[in-house]
Amino acid sequence: MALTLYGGARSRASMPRWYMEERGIAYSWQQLDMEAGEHRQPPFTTINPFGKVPALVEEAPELPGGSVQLFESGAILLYLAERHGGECQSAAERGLAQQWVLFANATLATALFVPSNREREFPRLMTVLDGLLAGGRPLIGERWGVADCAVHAYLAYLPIFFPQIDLSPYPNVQATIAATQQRPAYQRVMRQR
Ligand SMILES: N[C@@H](CCC(=O)N[C@@H](CS)C(=O)NCC(=O)O)C(=O)O
Repeated sequence: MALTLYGGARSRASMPRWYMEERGIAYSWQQLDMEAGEHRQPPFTTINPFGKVPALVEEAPELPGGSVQLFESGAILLYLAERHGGECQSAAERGLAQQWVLFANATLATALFVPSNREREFPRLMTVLDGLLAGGRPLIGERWGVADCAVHAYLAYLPIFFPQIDLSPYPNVQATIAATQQRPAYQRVMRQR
């Protein structure tokens, strides 16, 4: 088995990278020179024709054709969780994991990064998340997993990209960000990003 994750400096590749670091999944890291446009030309565009990172390649004899190539951070996360992370082993578990990863990458990401949505959506989402995150419980089950990786990664972007946003009305979100920043696997990835 060989896993290669392609990403760039300060890119969304940090999300699946964090998951692999947390779970002790062995992988190679291929950092593209995005300033030089390496992500928009072959050979990378044979992996993601849209020229965006992250992308993941796994080579293993049991895979159809001997390998699988994936783009979209959410698809990569869910693949890793099911194949290497011991998660998503039933339809119900898979459905819940997909729910949270899609929530993070579609609903939460849009509320944060699309300025016209931020004012309208942000307080509503944060209020509900703050309730769900009380006590530091994982979003699914008893153990930190792919759902937490996706949602917490976006929450931890808040002080990086939006230091002006006052998070004091959301103490559990603040505690989640602080706990994420303390995780050794998260620190390793953020140091290298
Ligand atoms: N929805 C995609 C977004 C991918 C994306 O926009 N990646 C950025 C880096 S964070 C990128 O590759 N930008 C370079 C470009 O669009 O040329 C995902 O989650 O993987």
